[in-house]
Amino acid sequence: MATPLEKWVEEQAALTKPKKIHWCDGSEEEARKIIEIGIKEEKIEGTPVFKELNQNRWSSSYYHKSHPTDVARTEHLTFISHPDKDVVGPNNNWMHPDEAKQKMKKLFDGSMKGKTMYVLPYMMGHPDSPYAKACVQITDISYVAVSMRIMTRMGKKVIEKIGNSDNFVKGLHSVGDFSPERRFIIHYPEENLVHSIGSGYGGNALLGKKCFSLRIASWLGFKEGWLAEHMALIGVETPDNKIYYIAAAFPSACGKTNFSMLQSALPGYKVWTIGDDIAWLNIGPDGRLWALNPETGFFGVAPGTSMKTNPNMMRTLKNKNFYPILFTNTAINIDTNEPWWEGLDGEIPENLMDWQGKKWEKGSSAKAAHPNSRFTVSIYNCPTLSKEYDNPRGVPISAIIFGGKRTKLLPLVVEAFDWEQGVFSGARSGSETTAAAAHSVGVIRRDPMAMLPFCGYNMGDYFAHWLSIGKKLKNPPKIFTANWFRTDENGKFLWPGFGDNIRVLKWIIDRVENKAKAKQTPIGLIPEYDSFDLSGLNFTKENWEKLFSINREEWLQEAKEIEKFFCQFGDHLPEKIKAQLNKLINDFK
Ligand code: OXD
Ligand code: MN
Repeated sequence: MATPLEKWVEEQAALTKPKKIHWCDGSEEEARKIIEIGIKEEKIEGTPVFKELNQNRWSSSYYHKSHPTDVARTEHLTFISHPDKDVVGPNNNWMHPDEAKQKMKKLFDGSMKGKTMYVLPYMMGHPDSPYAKACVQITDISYVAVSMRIMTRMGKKVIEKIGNSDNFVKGLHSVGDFSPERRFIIHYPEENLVHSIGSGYGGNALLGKKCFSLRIASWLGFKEGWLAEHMALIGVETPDNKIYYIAAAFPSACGKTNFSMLQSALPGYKVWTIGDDIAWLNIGPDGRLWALNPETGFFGVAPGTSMKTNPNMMRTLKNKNFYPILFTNTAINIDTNEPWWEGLDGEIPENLMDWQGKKWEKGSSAKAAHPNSRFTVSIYNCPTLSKEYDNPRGVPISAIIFGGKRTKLLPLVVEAFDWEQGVFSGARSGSETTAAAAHSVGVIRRDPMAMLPFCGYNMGDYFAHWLSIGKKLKNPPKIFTANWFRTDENGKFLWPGFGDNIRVLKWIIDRVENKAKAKQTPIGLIPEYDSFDLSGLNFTKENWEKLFSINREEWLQEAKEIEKFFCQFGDHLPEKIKAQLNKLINDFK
């Protein structure tokens, strides 16, 4: 008798009609063979899926050029499909499951003709963890099969674990014809199911990542009493060798990857990496908040990564530990066959091929690497990997940080008065859009807890869920907001950032230990000048004042914007969050 898993795979094969089916065992040997297929057989618009890079300088590294229309997550084509639109909320695109299933059936029908169907059994979280989830993704492209080996714990053991049960997360993915008109990413939270067609891009196609570990998992967390969050996870070791674990939510492209492997500018402090993108937070048996990173790799933005901004990532990319390492849509140095991107150390090479495969004219204003070009690399390559990374229990959290890019308004760091106000400060968070969206530079996009594109249900209910978690915690972590991006009147960043962000972490730990002084303001507690370590930095008191100034007019304006944003959640918005907003307004009046 076929198991539920075998039956499900058979049904998907009957629909998509592949030439053959390959059940992946997750081994290195298999990954080498699949890459070979990507080099020799599979093509996207005539270009092989993989190209080998200079193995002497970039060991185990391969290049992938995606379809030119398929270079980023496509939020407008991403849907949550639940019978009740109200459950999904105004923060998501909604489609009724009947309509979605019908639509997807047509699109998947025969979509794998002439291709290999790869069946990928994988775990999100350590297999021994009570919080881990068994999943199976089907795909029809070698790039996704190999990427999933890097990003998840993939292998035969998962099939044993699933056994005869139907309790596994299902993901059906096909690149289809790559047409943006036929590109959809649809989540069915009630069925633990994701359908994705028309894209091979990471966030759309590696279904264990945003689709499962955030959108579906946030819904599971809502029902089961835990949180799936868009957070980096680090351990900060102090000079007396204590380690404090901190979870930090920053929106996409705000530097979570750099933060997760920060090289400390303060002697005696060290940051240990656990994750750069996703954290699952559970209430442990001791009543504390425990966190784990369900992924096993980094899918990071390449441009801007260098020995200066993130030396530990550069070391990770040169490490031979785990096969393979992928570079997607970067430029290539034609003379040396090495990947290249804007911001990489050294001179700009003479001869570059741009991300579209054309010769790049030196000095051209166009970027050689796509601004969202990526590397995919195993976390086991990371020299700062925490010893606790593989601990099935996860790590106990002492502090949570909500961040964003705000050139005005928000001080470098603010501590919330309590959990409730902390949840409000996460809920009101926003971030400035980047230069990539040409006409909207500096526009604030509200992005509560950095989860706007990833919360799989009504965000009003999500805020209530955060509040209820706090109630259940015996010793809730302190909550902070951080902003590395505040500028002065000339548009110059006030704070050096990068390795100096350890100073903020030090203050946070000192607050956790009740060692540092703080000053009360309407938005929370800010550091006293003499309680914050600025040693070795040429940082004037005048700059400090600017970095921590709180402007009443700006905050009253901000409160109006927050209110407008909150309004859309109607009666799903918790009274306590409304009360926090009213308190903020009153305290500024
Ligand atoms: C990511 C994102 O790729 O947030 O991590 O977009
Ligand atoms: Mn992310």
